[in-house]
Amino acid sequence: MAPGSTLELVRQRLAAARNIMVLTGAGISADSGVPTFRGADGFWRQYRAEDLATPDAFARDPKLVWEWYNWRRELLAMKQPNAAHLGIVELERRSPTFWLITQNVDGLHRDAGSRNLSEIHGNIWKVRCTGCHAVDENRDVPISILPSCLQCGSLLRPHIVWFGESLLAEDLQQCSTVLRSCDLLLVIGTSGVVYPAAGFASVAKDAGAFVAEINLDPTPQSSLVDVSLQGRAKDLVPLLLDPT
Ligand code: BV8
Ligand code: ZN
Repeated sequence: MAPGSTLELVRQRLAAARNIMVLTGAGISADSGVPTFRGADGFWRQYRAEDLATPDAFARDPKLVWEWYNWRRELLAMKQPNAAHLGIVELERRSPTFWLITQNVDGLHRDAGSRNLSEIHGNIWKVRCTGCHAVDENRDVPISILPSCLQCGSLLRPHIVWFGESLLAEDLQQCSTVLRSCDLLLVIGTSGVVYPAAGFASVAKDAGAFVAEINLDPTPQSSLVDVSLQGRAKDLVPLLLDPT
């Protein structure tokens, strides 16, 4: 099928869908100038995930881990949502049962206006106390290293799900509910290698949803989705919304 017709097919399905769900990864923020994880300019280039985004790394060297997050916070502080984030807000406005699951911790979906969302890997602008477990928003740039809890004085950590840590139970429950009830899932800008999110497309597919993928490249999910649209999210998402 010519690219235009696959775009038309997804647009029609989107217009007819009752329960729309979107799953996003770092690729949707790439168009806002945020480095992806595994791409050429990925965050992981300078660092190795297992050295930093793990509880062991934080226990071993909390200063190094906070310096890495501080560097990312400084980078993200100047970034804005792009047309793809805004298109997803428009989808939420059009569909009362809409839900967004994002793997991104950059907060750009919230900044764009998304409210029906699960930030399943956490949010870089939130901190959690290692003592009393209080979770607070903290937008200090730079953040003091090492930050301590105002309530109990214990060390704060990023409120982010690290490798080897389980996702929050309520997020997993919400994902399971929406994946089983959606009739259309859009998977945007994820390499599909990190679990459990990497398994979400097949859960929706098994539940009978129409699944479309937007990515620059083929991914491990490309063989199971109904349509793969190759291109930049900031270009393709607005085209899917255009009623003409
Ligand atoms: C858990 C926070 C269990 C850190 C992150 C099964 C097999 C093997 C391993 C596992 C498994 N199950 C669990 C694991 C372990 C691990 C895992 O999956 N490892 C992988 C590497 C194999 N999973 C976990 O540890 C998870 N926990 O399963 O717990 C458990 C149960 C009980 C008790 C204990 C444990 C936790 C996973 C969360 C890890 N945290 N982030 C931080 O960010 O600081 S993951 C990290 O990767 C980011 O959150 C990111 O969102 C995520 C996924 O990456 P992507 O978003 O896909 O980004 P990526 O750069 O990879 O790809 C970008 C894509 O965009 C590319 O495809 C590119 O082509 C495309 N693109 C680029 N530009 C554009 C574009 N597309 C469109 N337009 C563009 N302009
Ligand atoms: Zn505390």
